[in-house]
Parts: sequence; structure tokens; C-alpha cells
Amino acid sequence: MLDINIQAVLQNLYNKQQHYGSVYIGQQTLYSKQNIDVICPIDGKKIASIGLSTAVQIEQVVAESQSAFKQWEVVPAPQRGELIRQFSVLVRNHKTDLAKMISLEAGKPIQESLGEVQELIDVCDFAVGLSRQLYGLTIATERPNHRMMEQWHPLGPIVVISAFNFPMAVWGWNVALALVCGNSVIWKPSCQCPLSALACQQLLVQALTALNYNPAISSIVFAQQQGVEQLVDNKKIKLVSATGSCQMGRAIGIRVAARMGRTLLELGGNNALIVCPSANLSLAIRAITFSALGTSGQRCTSLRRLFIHQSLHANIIEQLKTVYQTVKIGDPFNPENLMGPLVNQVAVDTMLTSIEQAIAEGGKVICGGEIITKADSGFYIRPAIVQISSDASIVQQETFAPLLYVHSFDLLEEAISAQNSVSQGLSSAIFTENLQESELFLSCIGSDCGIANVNIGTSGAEIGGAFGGEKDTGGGRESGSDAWKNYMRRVTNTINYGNDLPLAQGISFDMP
Ligand code: UN1
Repeated sequence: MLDINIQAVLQNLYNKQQHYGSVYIGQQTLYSKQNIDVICPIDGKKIASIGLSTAVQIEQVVAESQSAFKQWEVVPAPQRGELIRQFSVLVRNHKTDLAKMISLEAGKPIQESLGEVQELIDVCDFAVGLSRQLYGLTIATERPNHRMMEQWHPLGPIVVISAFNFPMAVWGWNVALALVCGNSVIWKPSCQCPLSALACQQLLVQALTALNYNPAISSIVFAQQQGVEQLVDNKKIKLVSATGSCQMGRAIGIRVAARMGRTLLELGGNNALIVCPSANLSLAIRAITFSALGTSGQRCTSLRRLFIHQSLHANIIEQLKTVYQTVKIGDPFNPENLMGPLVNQVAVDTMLTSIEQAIAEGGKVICGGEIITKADSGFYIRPAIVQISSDASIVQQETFAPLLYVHSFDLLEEAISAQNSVSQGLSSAIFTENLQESELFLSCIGSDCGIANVNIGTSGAEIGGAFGGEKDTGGGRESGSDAWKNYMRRVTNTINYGNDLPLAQGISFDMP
């Protein structure tokens, strides 16, 4: 069995420091000698260590995933949906424990962690319904006695690479859809969050075993760059779905494209929110603060750039300052704290360096940026607001931290153009009660992002919509809508039930 028991891990949180394997093929665990420590963001102490997969182990996991796929792809889709339904019942039963694991490893406030587990449950429910709706079109043909149709077939083993900030839900978006679509899944979770990954794997293997399916339909590989490269270069992997930085996604995208494989990329954002003169300010302030401070600014959808109409600038800044200076920051297990720590010391240092660079580029710190605790006792920092020109070079980068740049504008067209001028294109929002302004923002000459919201912040999307962004964000769409099509291959079938062989385009090819 897997060497993790959800309750046991939680009971021994700080003193067990267990060593976990490097590869999990279903319930089979493989170990390697090369280990890395997992540091808890809450107190900076080691909570566990994990092995890194060897090259031989990666070959083995791909081979076993491939043979499990062969058995799984022929199971009728609604039965595959039943697996996800049973898995989601287990997730529901362990909701609180799973949320605690997320808070422990990612440092997220417990309310947000519960929300993340709910997001996993929601996407499972969506996938169960989807398992009876994997339909193709029937298309009118130009030839008599012919029928043309589309079918969608499973792809094969797929790799899911997920980040520390959503250690369960983003895997969930992928695995729930990928499995009902008939694929096997190899998960490369963040090495920061191995217990969250193993807990999910344990529950999925439990559901697979209860239904007598091959547990190797689901595998986990703990790997760093070398192992990831080996995995994504393997031609047997039909799709690589990766969430993380633009830099990581570009490197993976190029490698997979070189072997004509498929990618589904959900990369960095540099998300903006525009506040127009007619905005409902109490809604706007709440949306800004949740989007900028939630998950300590470590969501790909976090608000990074705030464009305020000049008539409201002083008022909004004053209100934000009050929130930023009073927001409760501390132990994520205490539900009163709305912000936990950043994930590690590097994240804290990166935030401080960005603030320094912003100042060097003429930015003015309005508030925040003070370190709350020392490096050996967690990674807490006060969120910061910096007023700066929207075309400063630091503003073009995504700093994965609670650092908000504010800009003021006069004309909405100028704000939209500045919003779109960065290389990333994930999420965006406008606050306005003016129909013309909101429709302009949503039109093809408005926001160029994959997500464009009205009177809602940039983060906190529901699973029912397609999630992802344009430009350097990678172009992928995961989760809801028709994102399932990414996990299947489309076949066009033309069937002739007549006695002639008419050719398309009216071509005649008659033998003399
Ligand atoms: C991420 O940060 O990678 O829309 C995912 C949101 C969440 C998902 C974020 N539902 O903020």
C-alpha cells in the first residue's frame, strides 16, 4: 500500500518527518537514494523528505501507465465516470483532512484550503456528468448515401505537472477529465506539496481498487528538471498538461513540440483590474483585496495591477491602505487569519527585490513589504502596494507574492490598452455600472485575456468555465466548458452505404 495515511500524517505533523518514495505506480512505491527535504512555510521546519525518481524508474512508470491505459481506454465512458464519482465521495469524506494538508504544505489559510478541496469535488462532479456527454458531431456530406461524423477517442498516458499553490484542485481539473476521457495519468506534483499529492493518490487508488481497475491508471513521479525532461520527451506521453511559470512552460512547450506531442499550458498571469468612475466601490474594494491578498498573492489569477480612474484614486488608495495595514496575517490554521506565509524564503526575497526595483524605476511604496518573521520561523511578510508607471519594466513581470502595482487613468481605452500591453494574458476585470464600458471591455477590442470579468475580481474562477489564458500564459484551457477535448483525439469518419464511389469535390477518376 501507499506509505501515507491521511489521519496518521496529520497526527504526527511536526515530529514524524517521514521519508516518502520517489515514484508511485498505483499502490506500488519505489524509492531512490537522492532525497530532498520538504520545508513547512508556516514555521520553516522540515516536515518530510521525498525521493527523486531515477531514470530507470521513470521508464518503468511510463511503461506501466501505458499498459494500464490499454485496459482503461476500452471501459465505457460512463463506467469511467463512476470511478470519479466514487473518488469524489472519498474526497468529500476526507475534506477537512485534505484541506489541512494543503495548509500545512502550501501555507494557505484553512478557509481557502477547504475551498480548494471543494474545487476538486466540483470538477469531479462535472466530470461524472461529462462521462455521458463525450459527443461528436454528425456533419452533412456532399455525397449521396454517405454519412460523416466525428468520434472522440482517448489519447494515452498523459503527464500532469502542477504547482505548489493549488496542489490538489489543478491536478483535479486534469485527472478528472483525463480519466473519464479514457487516459491514464502520471502526475508530477510540486516537490513542496508531496503529502497533498499522495493523499489524493491514495484516495484515487482506493476507488480504482474497489472497482477492480488497474491502480497503475494513476501514478506519481517526484522529479526535478532532469526527470521532468525525461518524462516530457517520451513519445508514449500523448499530452503534457503543465501549470507553472511562463519560463517553465516555454521550456516544456518547445521540447514537446519538437516530438510533435501535445501540450496544455496554464502559465503565469499578470492580471489587471480596472475601476471606472461608476463602480460600486464597496464591491470593488472587496474584490481587489481578495484577488490581491488571497493565497498571499500566490495564485496565477492574483491581482497584480490595479488601474484606478483618477477621480477615485485617492479614495480607493486610502481604503486599500486601511485593509492592507490591518489584515490578519499568521498561522493558516487559525481561521481568523486571512493571509498565511509565503511559500518559502525565495518568494519573500523575490518580493523584496521587486519592490527595490520598482523604487529604482520611480515607484512609490504606499504601504507594506515589512518582514514579519525571521527566515527560521516561517515566511511571513506584509502585503505591499506600490504606485508606479504601468510601463515600468518590473510591472511587466509576474512577482508571485502579495505585491500590487497601482496606476491611475483618465480614459478607459488607455487603461485597456495598458492592461493588454504585458506579455501575459490570463485574467482581467472591470468594475463599472456603465453598460457601454463593460461591453467594450468584453468585446474583441477590449481585454485580451482568457478570463475577463465584470464586477468580479480576477481570481476565484468556478470550475464550469474554461480556465486559461492567451499569449505567454500558454493558450491552454482546462477545467470546464469543452476543455475535455484536449484530452481526446478527434477522428472524422465518412461512411459510404451506397453502391457507387462518388469522389468529393466532384472529381472524376474513372478508369478507361
Ligand atoms: C492557479 O492559481 O493556478 O481562479 C489556479 C482561481 C482558482 C484557480 C487558481 N479557481 O483563482
